[in-house]
This record gives sequence, structure tokens and C-alpha cells, in this order.
Amino acid sequence: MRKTLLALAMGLITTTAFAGAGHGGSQAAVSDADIDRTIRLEAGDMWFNAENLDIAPGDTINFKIVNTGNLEHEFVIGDAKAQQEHREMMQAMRGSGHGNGGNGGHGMAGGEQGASMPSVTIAPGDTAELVWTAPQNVDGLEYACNIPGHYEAGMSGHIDFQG
Ligand SMILES: [Cu+2]
Repeated sequence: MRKTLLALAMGLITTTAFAGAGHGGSQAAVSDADIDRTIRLEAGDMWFNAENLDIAPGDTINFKIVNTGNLEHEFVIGDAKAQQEHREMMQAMRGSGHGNGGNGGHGMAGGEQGASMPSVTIAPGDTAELVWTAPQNVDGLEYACNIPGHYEAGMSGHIDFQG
């Protein structure tokens, strides 16, 4: 019994020390060294402050999206078809009364298709980060906020690939 307690205590100490060693609070799986570029974007009520982004294929981007609006917004990357499917899904969820109106049942970005769609939701006044590696062979991608009504109001843009 004593031994078990001691082992437990030591385990706690080790864990604490390890956590204390600190990575500056970063929870990203990708370390800073792997990031090629940081792109700051602003999301307001029904707009992003960029109409398109130029990105080099293969680059790992750390998007920092600042929500300066009064509404919750999201930032989703995908091709036009995937974006449309994501929008339809969110509209369907809202229509069925799922979720609490405030976030439109989000957090499930895209179901089966969603696995390949990086997305982040940003609360009003918050900054969210999304680390994403641009694919090598893709023609055009969009970024969008698919909260019902937002895309239609102008919350989307194109990702153009250089080279
Ligand atoms: Cu929005």
C-alpha cells in the first residue's frame, strides 16, 4: 500500500514537472519550426478582410483569425463543393432545431467530408489559430464562414496557389 502511494506521488511530481517545463501554452501538434508562414486574417460581421490569399503549395500556414465582430464566425478551408455541402449541413442542423441557435450546432464541421476540411470557430472578440498545410496538387480552394447566412453575405474568399 505504501509503495503504491509513493509511486503515485512520484508519478504526480513527474507529470507536474513535465507540464511545468512549458511550451508556452501551445497546444498545437505542429511546432513553430514547422510553420512556413503566419497569416493574420480579420473576420467581422459578414466579411473577411481579404478576398483572396496567395499560398505556396506545400507551405504550412498558421492562420490567426481575429473576430472583431459581434457574432460568432468560423473559418473553413475546402473546395467549393465541400463548402457548399458544409453549408447545407449547417442549415439543416439549424432547421432541425439542433444546437442552441448561438452556434448553429457547430463543432462537427462537415461530418464525413469534414475530415478533410480544416475549420475553426471564433467567438466574438477572440483570436483562433488554425495550422494547415497547403496541398501540392489542387486547383482552387475557398475559405468561408458557413454559419447560415454568412457565406451569402460575403464571408468567403479564394485561395490562389503560387507557382
Ligand atoms: Cu460568419
